[in-house]
Amino acid sequence: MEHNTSAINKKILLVGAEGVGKSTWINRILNGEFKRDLYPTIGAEGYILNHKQYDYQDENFRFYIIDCSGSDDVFYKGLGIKGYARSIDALILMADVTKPDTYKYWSLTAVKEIIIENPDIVVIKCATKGDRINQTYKKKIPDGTILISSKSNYNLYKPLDQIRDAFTKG
Ligand SMILES: Nc1nc2c(ncn2[C@@H]2O[C@H](COP(=O)(O)OP(=O)(O)O)[C@@H](O)[C@H]2O)c(=O)[nH]1
Ligand SMILES: [Mg+2]
Repeated sequence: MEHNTSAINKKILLVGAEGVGKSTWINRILNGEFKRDLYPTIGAEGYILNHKQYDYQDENFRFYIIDCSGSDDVFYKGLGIKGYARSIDALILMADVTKPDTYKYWSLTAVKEIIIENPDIVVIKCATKGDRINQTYKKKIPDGTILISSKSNYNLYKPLDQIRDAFTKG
C-alpha cells in the first residue's frame, strides 16, 4: 500500500460532443496506444492518472479525470454533467477540429453554469484530430485552443501540462 500524505490530487471534468475523441485521448495516455474501437462512453467514467502514466517529475501529482458521455440529450440538457462537476479543479472542453460544429458544445448552458458556479477552476480548450487539419479547419479554431492528436501524439500532454502548471507555478 502506498501512503502519501503529500499527494496532490486534481479532479478534471472532460466534456465535449460525442465522437470528438475524449475516450481515445485518455486511452492513449493510459495505455500508450491509439485504439479505433473503443466502446461509446455511457454516463461518466473515472480514471486515475499518475506519474506512472505520465512523467510529472513530481511523483505526488495525480489527476482524476472524469470522461463524460457526449450524448447531449441525456447529459448536457438535464441533470447531466453538472452532477459530476462537484469539487472539480479543472474543466477540459474538447472538440473535433474536423467538425467545427462541435465547438458549440462549449457554450451549452450546462457548461456555462459549471464555469460560473466554479469560478476558480482552470478551463482548457482543446481540439482533437489535429492529424487531419487543413486550412479551412484551422480558421475555425477558437482563440486559445490547444490542437492535439491522439493518433500522431501531437500535443498529447499539453492540456494536462497546462493544468499542472496552473497549480504549481505561482
Ligand atoms: N484521426 C483521428 N481520429 C481520432 C483521434 N481521436 C479520436 N479519433 C477517432 O474518433 C472516434 C471517436 O472517438 P471517441 O474517443 O470514442 O470519442 P468520444 O465520444 O469523445 O469519447 C474514434 O473512431 C476514434 O478513433 C485523433 O486524434 N485522430
Ligand atoms: Mg467516450
